[in-house]
Amino acid sequence: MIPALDEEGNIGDVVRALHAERIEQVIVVDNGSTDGTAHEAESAGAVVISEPRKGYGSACAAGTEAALEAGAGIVVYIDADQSSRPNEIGTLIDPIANDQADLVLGSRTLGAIADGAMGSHQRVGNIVSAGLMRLLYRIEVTDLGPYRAIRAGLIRDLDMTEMTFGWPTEMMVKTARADARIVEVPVSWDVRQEGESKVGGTVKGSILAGFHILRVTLRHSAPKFGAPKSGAPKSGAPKS
Ligand SMILES: Nc1nc2c(ncn2[C@@H]2O[C@H](COP(=O)(O)OP(=O)(O)O)[C@@H](O)[C@H]2O)c(=O)[nH]1
Ligand SMILES: [Mg+2]
Repeated sequence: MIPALDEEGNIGDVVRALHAERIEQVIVVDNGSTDGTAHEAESAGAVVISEPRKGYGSACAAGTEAALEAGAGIVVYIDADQSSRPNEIGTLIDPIANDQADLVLGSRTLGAIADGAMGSHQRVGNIVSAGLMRLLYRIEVTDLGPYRAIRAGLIRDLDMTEMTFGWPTEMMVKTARADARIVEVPVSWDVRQEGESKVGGTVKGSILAGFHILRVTLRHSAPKFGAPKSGAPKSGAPKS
């Protein structure tokens, strides 16, 4: 599923490239775009949902609900701007299909970041957030990237409530809280092909994203913070 806001010129290529992969359905959630995003996505063969409630999380929630209703076993999230590569989707799906993971995170830190694809504030933000997650949730993560796959049963159980840029963080910390298995795989990160960045490339978007990531990380941390269980399961460890 693809959250999209004004991604004309990008969305059609992403949808077509995904259709060449091992997937059943591409869902694009158009979040009030004023350009031809919805039409372009539909022409490329995507199921297009229009979500009037603003917010990255609102779009992700609406798309997830549609995917679950359509009977998805695994839901994969990918950005609309061609920064992530559709042909790498197999590396995200395989650990779940092989029952080695419940949430698979595409790590750009472990993969290859193209020149100019990520600002230094985003790199620093990622290091800080990942460090906090290691400290507060005992999960070994290196990135908070948007390209990820989750088992349908798990996302259903997570009871996601963050309708902001905090959605991806909420998914990670709630998965850790549920002691479900988190696996990271390397993914590439390319420069956005068309249009303008609304998040990491803008001051407002960066501040908002940083605020929500930090807020959500701290919000769910209380039970374990300061009182780590000895022998607490780490990411990837089976439920005890
Ligand atoms: N639904 C929705 N999608 C958004 C919003 N802001 C950004 N996006 C989408 O989220 C993804 C990441 O946004 P982008 O502008 O590329 O941010 P960047 O990668 O940090 O520069 C893209 O697919 C955007 O179309 C929003 O407010 N609502
Ligand atoms: Mg982007």
